[in-house]
Amino acid sequence: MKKLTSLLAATALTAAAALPAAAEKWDMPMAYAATNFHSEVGANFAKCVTDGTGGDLEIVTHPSGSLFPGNEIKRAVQTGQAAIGERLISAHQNENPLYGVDSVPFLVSSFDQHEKLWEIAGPKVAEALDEENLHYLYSVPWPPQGLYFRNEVNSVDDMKGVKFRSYSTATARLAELTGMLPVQIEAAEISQAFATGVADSMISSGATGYDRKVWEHLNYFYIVDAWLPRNVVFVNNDAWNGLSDETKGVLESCAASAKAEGLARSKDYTQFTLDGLKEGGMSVTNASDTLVSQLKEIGATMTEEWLATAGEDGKAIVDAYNASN
Ligand code: PCA
Repeated sequence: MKKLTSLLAATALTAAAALPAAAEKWDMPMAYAATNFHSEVGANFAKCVTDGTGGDLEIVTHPSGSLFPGNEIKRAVQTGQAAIGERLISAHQNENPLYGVDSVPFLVSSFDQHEKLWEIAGPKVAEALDEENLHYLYSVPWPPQGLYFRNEVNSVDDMKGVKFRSYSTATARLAELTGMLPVQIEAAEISQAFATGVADSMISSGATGYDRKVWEHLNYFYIVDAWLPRNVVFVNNDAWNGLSDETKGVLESCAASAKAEGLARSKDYTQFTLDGLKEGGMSVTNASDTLVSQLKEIGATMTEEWLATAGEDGKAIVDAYNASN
């Protein structure tokens, strides 16, 4: 009997040694529709890692908030319920003001300015994420943010009392300062919110309005270029630390490709989606001079407020950015 047991054990050992290291599978929750460019870039990134590791690490994306809704993704990855995920980082400004550095109104209005800001701010955001058990991998900006309304708006007076869909601390504050009524809603839910009258306006990119076909409910888009928020892809630190150096290298090179692809696609999608809103029947115009100057005043207030909460780190980022111009 003893002989048989050791024979079986020896056979099992040989069999185990002959097998390749067990392949690992990571689920990657994402908040936006599968057809959105962030989600498509994420799917390409996942394939790049799966192929690049010869299937040793398979990443499977779950768009549209199907695995975790947007507002739960960061916590899910922090706690290891998911190994990797993508999240609109400014939605977490209430946890750390640095997460809202991409939503300081009118600090930057174009992709080029925004990338410059992110070169300075990105490493600080990565440090803050690391303190929360998250390893920063890559991030991609949304196109510039403009204002959507059901009814025509020429000045802040026209915004009073309007129900406004917010997605972050900054968007909710903008609503308060313009006399609107903010309600936080994930992009995956906005078509329904506009259809049922839960909201009659929002600030977002042409991309999100186009993806959600908001022309079915809203009629006006005003180009404001208030800021460009970012989606960040991060990995649970323990999951990251458990990877071989070789696998980490594959993730890093796939992340670099995803960052470049994402930026290029975001730029390309900007005009395409504004044209799409027009084709859908919306009026797409610059905001009136009155509205722009009123929004700039509100932006100055929000900038002061952000600097007050973000302290030395925030000031250092803004100073370094301004000095680089
Ligand atoms: N779309 C996302 C965030 C910024 C954007 O352009 C949204 O509206 O949720």
